[in-house]
Amino acid sequence: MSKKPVRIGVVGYGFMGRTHSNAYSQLEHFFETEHVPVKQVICGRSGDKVKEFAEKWGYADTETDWRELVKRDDVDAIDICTPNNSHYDIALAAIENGKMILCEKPLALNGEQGLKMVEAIEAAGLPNLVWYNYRFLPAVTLAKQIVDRGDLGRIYHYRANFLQDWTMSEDLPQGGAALWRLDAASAGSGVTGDLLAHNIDCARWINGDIVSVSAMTETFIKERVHQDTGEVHPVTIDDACAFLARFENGSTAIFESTRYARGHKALKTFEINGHDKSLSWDLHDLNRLAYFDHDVPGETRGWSSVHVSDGDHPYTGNWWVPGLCLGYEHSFVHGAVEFMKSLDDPSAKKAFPDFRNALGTQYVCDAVLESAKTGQWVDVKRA
Ligand code: SOE
Repeated sequence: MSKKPVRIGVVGYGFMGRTHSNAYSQLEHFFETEHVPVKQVICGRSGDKVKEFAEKWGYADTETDWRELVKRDDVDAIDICTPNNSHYDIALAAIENGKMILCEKPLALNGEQGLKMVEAIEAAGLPNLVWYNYRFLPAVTLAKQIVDRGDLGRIYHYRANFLQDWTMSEDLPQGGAALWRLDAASAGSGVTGDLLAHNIDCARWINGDIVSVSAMTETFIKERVHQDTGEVHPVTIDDACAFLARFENGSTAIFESTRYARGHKALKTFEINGHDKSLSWDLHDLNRLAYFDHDVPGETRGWSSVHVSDGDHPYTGNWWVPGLCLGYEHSFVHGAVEFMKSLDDPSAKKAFPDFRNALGTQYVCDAVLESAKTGQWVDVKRA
């Protein structure tokens, strides 16, 4: 197969810069796609750090200003790995310069910004993806395939959690490097946009659109020192959020996320209850999908735990041998594979969230935050 290089310029060398760089490094070793990512330019504000990163991960060149990066002729796609409040500006400049975009989640600070991004990229006809990575884990993709086949029968319930405990210390500052997720000006919101957005993406992918929500949020620590000013500022992110939802297919849902669940580092779960079968999954045991089949005779009926690592499970045949485990990082490799596959065949159905699909998730987040403010049920806008 003759290969078509996609020269990528990545903005941001933090946590997400590493997960995406790893995905671009691994893809060709394990998957056959005509389009292949090339680690062309890494961009970040610190010249020293960006050089160090380029050497470590094998980028051909560096930039310290994304405004210069988006203009480069040797870059085909921009990968946005920076805090949420920069997605909009970088994306619009990249679109103006005719670049494809892979953007970290959430798409934007809110639906208003997100809609402008969708309109601009669709008008320009440029391929685009938003990195909601968890849907690409084999067990999550398998759940989607099982639901799509209609095996569960009528779906009644969807419930999902994303629980962490890393912001519980009162001494933790907000804002600045590493802690921008605690500053609403940079992040847009707290757990709603950061964690629940992942759950909403998986839920909408597997179980269809969410039509209305009723939410509550809480900010437990009301003031924190801001790293940029050294002064104490009010905390305006949601530390915890719980919401009820109705799906278009008539099923009901409950979602919960918090950064104050002592003992939980990243407990992301979902459970789906259908008339005939139920499914349940948990990020801490990400290779397993729990499956309950009511058609099994009562004597032996019970929850089974499928190790999603066989050759015919989603993605797994491309890796090691049956029974061996995959991890968090593979979700990003699979996301990159899906993007490359869609460049190979633009008419194929996309398995990844594009800007418009991610706008739908953004609208659910907006409705959740509005409902938490007003105390009312809120209808979700359609993307
Ligand atoms: C926050 O701690 C965080 O890193 C999120 O920003 C990621 O999106 C999530 O996947 C893991 O948790």
